[in-house]
Amino acid sequence: MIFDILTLFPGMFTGPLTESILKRARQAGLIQVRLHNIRDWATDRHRTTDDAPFGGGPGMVMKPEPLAACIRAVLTLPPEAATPPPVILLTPDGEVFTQAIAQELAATERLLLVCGHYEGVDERVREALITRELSIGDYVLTGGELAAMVVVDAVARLVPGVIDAESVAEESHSDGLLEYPHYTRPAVWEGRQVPPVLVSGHHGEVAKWRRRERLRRTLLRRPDLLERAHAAGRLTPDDLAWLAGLGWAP
Ligand code: 4G4
Repeated sequence: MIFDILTLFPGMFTGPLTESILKRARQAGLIQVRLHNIRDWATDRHRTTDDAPFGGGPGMVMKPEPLAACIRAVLTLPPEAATPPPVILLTPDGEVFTQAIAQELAATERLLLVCGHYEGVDERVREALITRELSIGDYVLTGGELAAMVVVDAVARLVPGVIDAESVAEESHSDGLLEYPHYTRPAVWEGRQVPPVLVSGHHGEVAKWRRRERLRRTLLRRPDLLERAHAAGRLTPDDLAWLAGLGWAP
């Protein structure tokens, strides 16, 4: 899978891309991350990429010409596909990025991620060239780079071979419930015991305990997710009986 990242600050990506799992995925050729400096498409002597807002007000706006030229140039790069790749702007007013969207994006061959800066991007570039707008959450960042990195990380780990397939299937959010608690050695740490069922060797009992702890944790921390899991028919009669015992009724 190819990630084309359009940014004024390509250096911001070096750390995350050269460590740990993303580094390995790149070395294995499972993902390719191509960085494109929007400033390379500015044509004036000062390589200007921003300008004052029409109508006045604070801050600066990303100029349309360099950004549009950069997007168009990147779209012409190989590999040419039957359907053009999504051109995604990271912005605080986008659709909130979720695990379901990460799964959807992981099914595409190539993504363009556009990182805005200053106060934002000229609206006409959005209309003309951006096909989707995503937000990683309800807060404002100085630029879209960290948001783009979050999208790269969440999508890349879903590409087959990047991480263990079983971990992906089991984890939080992939089926709409939070994760069960995890423990490793030592069996007693600072007086705190690991739940005995986990060291009992009864695989059926372990699975049942984990399911119940996921339900308990989701009820306590994210009741909104529990409502959604129920509405989607993902709760079994056993689940509902256990939740009833915890005081939850749909
Ligand atoms: C586009 C428009 C994303 C990009 C305005 C980007 C938060 C997110 C930016 C801006 C971002 C997010 C400077 C306000 C860059 N902030 N929540 N900032 N701003 O995903």
